[in-house]
Amino acid sequence: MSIKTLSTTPYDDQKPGTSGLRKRVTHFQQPHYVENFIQSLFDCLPGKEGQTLVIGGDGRYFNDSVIETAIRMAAANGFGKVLVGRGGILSTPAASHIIRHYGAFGGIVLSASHNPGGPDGDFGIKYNIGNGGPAPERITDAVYARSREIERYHIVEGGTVDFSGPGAFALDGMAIEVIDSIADYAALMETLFDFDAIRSLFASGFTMRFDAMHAVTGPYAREIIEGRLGAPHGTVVNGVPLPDFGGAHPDPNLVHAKELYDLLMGPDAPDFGAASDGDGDRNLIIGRNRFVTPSDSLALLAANAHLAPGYKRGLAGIARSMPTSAAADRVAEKLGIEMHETPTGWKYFGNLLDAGRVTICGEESAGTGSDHVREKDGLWAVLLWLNILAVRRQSVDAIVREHWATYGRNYYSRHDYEEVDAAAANGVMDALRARLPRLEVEGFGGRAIALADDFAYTDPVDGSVATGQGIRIGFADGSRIVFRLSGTGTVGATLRIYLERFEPPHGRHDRDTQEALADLIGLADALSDIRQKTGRAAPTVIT
Ligand code: VG1
Ligand code: CO
Repeated sequence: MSIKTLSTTPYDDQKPGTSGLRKRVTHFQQPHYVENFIQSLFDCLPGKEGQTLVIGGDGRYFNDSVIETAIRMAAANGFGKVLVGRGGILSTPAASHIIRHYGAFGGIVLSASHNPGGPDGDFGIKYNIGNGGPAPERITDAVYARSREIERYHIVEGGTVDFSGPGAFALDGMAIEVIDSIADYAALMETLFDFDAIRSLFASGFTMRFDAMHAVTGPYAREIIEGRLGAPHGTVVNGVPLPDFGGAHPDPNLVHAKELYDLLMGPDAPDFGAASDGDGDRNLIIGRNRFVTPSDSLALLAANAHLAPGYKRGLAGIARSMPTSAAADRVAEKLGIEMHETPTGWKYFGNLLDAGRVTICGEESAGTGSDHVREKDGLWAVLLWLNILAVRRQSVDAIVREHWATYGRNYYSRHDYEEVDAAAANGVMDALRARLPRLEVEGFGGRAIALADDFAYTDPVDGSVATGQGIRIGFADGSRIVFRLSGTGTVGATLRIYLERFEPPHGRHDRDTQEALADLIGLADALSDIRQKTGRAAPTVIT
């Protein structure tokens, strides 16, 4: 066993996106591709010597191989200890908790989240800092810069690295501890929620289906929902994590979780349906006959959080990503607490959470979370919903309707054009950007425009600035269209169009969403000329 320093040549495409470096598995399998990125990261982490690093992933194909490489490189780069998930598995929120709980220096989280897995699927590597959250841009920028000049990497060769079962080992002087994160995570959830109340909800005959989508949340959900909360066996379906997610797309939305949706809309619907994504940080919430949009879910959770013991003292503030609907803003206003609008991606919430300025955060892409960790947390959202249902003893539908009657309804939808030609997608954005100055003055389609800009954010805690975060066009009546390019795709470009229209408390809340947004959809088409420019007649995914 010895530390080797091997020479390498740089790749020019290792720029982390919204949530780490994401590429096809085959792309990561190029010679030294993984090693280059990990060494570039380690080269940008002063003070790591002797420290603890957490390593784990969502269990997708290639997870094991990269974990072994990361452990061997951590040992060669001077880390004192590695905590690795049993079988290499850690959900993203559990990894965040483990980093915080054990006071680790940081963590490497291997995931491509909701993207498909398998040899032809996607893979991803993300670094989280000591607060448990995704590395801020100043670190990911430095890693990218380093990756473009890297000439060597350090790795321990020889010896065995086995993380299939629990235990403690050493590799060239570095300690390796294989941990089971489920108990730690479940214990954290017990500090936040009234498990007794939820147990009696299930005991009273309340029915639920949780679809783990053959992804990482299965074992956590089984332990907590069926084990500790007493839901009947079979409540959690697709609960065994598979390297290719059973060939499916582990994205909990109305397209990929259609079976769950159909069940909840059908004659044999349980009271409550939920799902989570590949790495366990997203959630889908559907009541019997009632789909809850993620933006509404954020607002509802914020308005009702005080019903759960962990939040009974109230919220310090709420933060949402810019494209997320303003439903939560109305709750913050009523509660008289801070509201923050940040760029897309959980890394922008970290400073606000660390500073104690916000308690709950959310994104329209099915992510909600709180200050208990520094990632969004799928199961946490489901448990908070269960806690609220256990206290209020009303249906999801009744709770949602009551919310709209109090705050109004933000009709909301996202239209994605996936895997379009990158040049065409950039063309759409460039043309829109060029029109911005005129739009505010002239209006569009006979409508007055109150705001037209390319979103820029100044972090109120450390003053860091993020620009070019999406084009937003706000109409005088409060409606809004946002155009943005995805930063998580692996092929071509994905263009996202976010549409929102506000209906006041006493307005009509029972309209079909696409119908209620039809005017705006037409305006978005006309403004962007998207069909012409991309050759696409319709979006690939509507959520
Ligand atoms: C998407 C979502 C964003 C989310 C990100 C990571 O990013 O829109 O809200 O934070 O995925 O989620 P983009 O750049 O493709 O729009 V996950 O569950 O992949 O870690
Ligand atoms: Co995810």
